[in-house]
Amino acid sequence: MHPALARLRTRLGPAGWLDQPAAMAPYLEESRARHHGAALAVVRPADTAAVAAVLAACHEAGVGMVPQGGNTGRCAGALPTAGQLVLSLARLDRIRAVDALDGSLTAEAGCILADVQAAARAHGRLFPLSLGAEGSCTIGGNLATNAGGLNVLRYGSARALCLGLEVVLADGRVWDGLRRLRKDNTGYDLRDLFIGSEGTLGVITAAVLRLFPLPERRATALAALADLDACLALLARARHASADTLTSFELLPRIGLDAAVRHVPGCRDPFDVAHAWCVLLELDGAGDAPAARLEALLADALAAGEIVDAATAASEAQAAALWRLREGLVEAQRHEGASIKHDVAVPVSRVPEFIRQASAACTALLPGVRPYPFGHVGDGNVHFNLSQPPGMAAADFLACWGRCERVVHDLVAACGGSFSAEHGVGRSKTGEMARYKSPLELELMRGIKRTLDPRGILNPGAVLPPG
Ligand code: FAD
Ligand code: S2G
Ligand code: ZN
Repeated sequence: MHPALARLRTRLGPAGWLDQPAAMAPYLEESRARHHGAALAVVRPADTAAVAAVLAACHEAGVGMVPQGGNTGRCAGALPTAGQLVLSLARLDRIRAVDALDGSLTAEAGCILADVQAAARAHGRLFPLSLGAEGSCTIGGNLATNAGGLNVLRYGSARALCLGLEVVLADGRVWDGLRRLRKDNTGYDLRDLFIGSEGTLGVITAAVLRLFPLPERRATALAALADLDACLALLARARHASADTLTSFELLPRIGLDAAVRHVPGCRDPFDVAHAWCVLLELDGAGDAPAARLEALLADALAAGEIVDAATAASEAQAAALWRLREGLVEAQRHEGASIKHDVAVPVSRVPEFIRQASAACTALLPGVRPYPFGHVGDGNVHFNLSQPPGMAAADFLACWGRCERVVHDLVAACGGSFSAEHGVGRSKTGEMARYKSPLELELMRGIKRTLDPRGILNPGAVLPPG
């Protein structure tokens, strides 16, 4: 072992340096178990200074390190390969400050998203980032992947929710950018450079997050669409009629609703009719406004023939049941056999056309495959998943992943879209970077990478394709 790492192991002690297989195992499994990591050790520094010591040692030894938050990422971005270190941020879990007047909260990178949401609520404020993994994903991971989730429509992705960062650089120096300013035009935006860089340019150790007024009320409904194209008219209507207080607009397909009801306890379809496409929409605001606006817009949408039915939540419990249905789709797909997953974005106006084209193309490629498209269509983000064809072995189906991905991502590119809307690139989509990013874009990104990580120790193999 390089002397710098031996010194680091002594500095971190047994609580901070894990190198026994059993102790390392939980850090090496990607949540979808498609990728299995291997590591020299898992290091668990307790504070920013210790993170800086880890980076300085890795820099001196020329050893790669992979930052890890909750390891809920969908692209194997937090999984190391043999000989590298996993740097877990889990122990940096302090909320350093909350300023309700300022509308800011300073959290360390290892803080769990749900804990930050709760801390904001305890101060009468809202931290609006919300996603299915919020009980285990971390603020550092959210910023490193520029996470999206359920409220992007109203509040933006993680990038829009961050005012300042503390970052440890590849050589162990610490950049203190923990500013709470809404405006600061003093040179290049270093904060935004690190956000979405997936640990390849620096390790985020703390962030100043934006807080919003805590909405007094929310109004939630499941609307049954007349057809898939009607989602666009309903979205436009909902945004206009709600004075743009529409926070969520999630597409739920029949196949997903049936699977959720079948497999996930507590999920039930509020309609007696099996509608092909539904949309879960939610508004927030003060007083009776959300409920009154939602009721009026649904009535108008019904009259206009955009929807054929609507189930409006009459209580928090009913709203939670509708969200359980939406989150149930993700869980339920696992019970429907193997899944091939895509996280793509197209211009909002092209969502229905893309779903039809991709469904037809994948069915032609793989007869019997079951398209499972759902998610944040208000942002143009479709989780265009595929479920295993009946009668086909899972291994044979998953062996088709590359061919399906090529068909889907080529269609996305033809629509002027993105092959990764919110989950990032990680290790599983670097091939797509080579295929779809221009040579100039790749050249510029590699130049930034060389400047900030000249020894190539920051999350090697993630984001940028070899070259
Ligand atoms: P990890 O998985 O630990 O790491 C993710 C990446 O960030 C890796 O490349 C890692 O190296 C890097 N990283 C982690 N911490 C740091 C740090 N402190 N500094 C620098 N780099 C770091 N994502 C969405 O965007 N929207 C969704 O709606 C959504 N829904 C999900 C639902 C479920 C059920 C699951 C399992 C996942 C979902 N995700 C979603 C994906 C995932 O939760 C997000 O990508 C999340 O932001 C990852 O956070 P994490 O702490 O788990 O990061
Ligand atoms: C979501 C994650 C689901 C998945 O639920 O919105 O981002 O498994 C997705 O891809
Ligand atoms: Zn999502």
